[in-house]
Amino acid sequence: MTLVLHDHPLSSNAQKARLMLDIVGAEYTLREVPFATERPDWHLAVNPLGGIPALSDGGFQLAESNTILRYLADREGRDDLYPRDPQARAAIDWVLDLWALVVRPACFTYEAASYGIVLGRGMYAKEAAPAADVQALFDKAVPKLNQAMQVLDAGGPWARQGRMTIADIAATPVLHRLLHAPVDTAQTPRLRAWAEACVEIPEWQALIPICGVPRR
Ligand SMILES: N[C@@H](CCC(=O)N[C@@H](CS)C(=O)NCC(=O)O)C(=O)O
Repeated sequence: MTLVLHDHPLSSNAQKARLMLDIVGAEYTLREVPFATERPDWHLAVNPLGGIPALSDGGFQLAESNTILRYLADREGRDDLYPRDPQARAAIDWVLDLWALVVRPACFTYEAASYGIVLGRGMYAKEAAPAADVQALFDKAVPKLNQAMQVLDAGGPWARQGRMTIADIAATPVLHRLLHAPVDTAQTPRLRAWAEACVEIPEWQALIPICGVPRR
């Protein structure tokens, strides 16, 4: 059964779903959801909130990018990406929740300034802010980012398990944006080491041409 991903190439949440599909080698087709207009009925029928991405698997439909990553790992039997052992799995879930609830919101201020993001309209919907303003917003986020990074494993770049998991896949598109933003990542060494490993994932390297970064 071919999967259908409701996608927009500049949506970081869609990018992580697409990265996951490529890593597990699933067959899928893309259906592009327009960013700037009201979301079409065919998309709202899957995700009433309108957020991108959403996934159809035959008659089964779901949204929320982290949910999609968990589902695909289980569907494809990829215990290496999302372990079955309760404690190993919970450690990955911790990073996924930390990412969605703490790190991503902390990154969003400088990211929106750097890439002209307007909620509901996406990247490049407004002019990028001057580099000094982006750096000032990053400076404010640094303490929270460094606190959050203490949850990741020490001694290696990956979030947990000493190897790539869905915790890393979830973070990759925004970590790529971080590395191309005009900010001093020396202030967040663990975050930078994580980002540098994630962007080297071969399937991500293949997606870079569509991800909209860099463009400043
Ligand atoms: N929590 C959702 C967020 C989905 C979301 O907000 N996606 C963005 C694109 S990255 C979007 O559609 N933004 C515009 C909107 O919600 O109108 C997820 O992780 O899938």
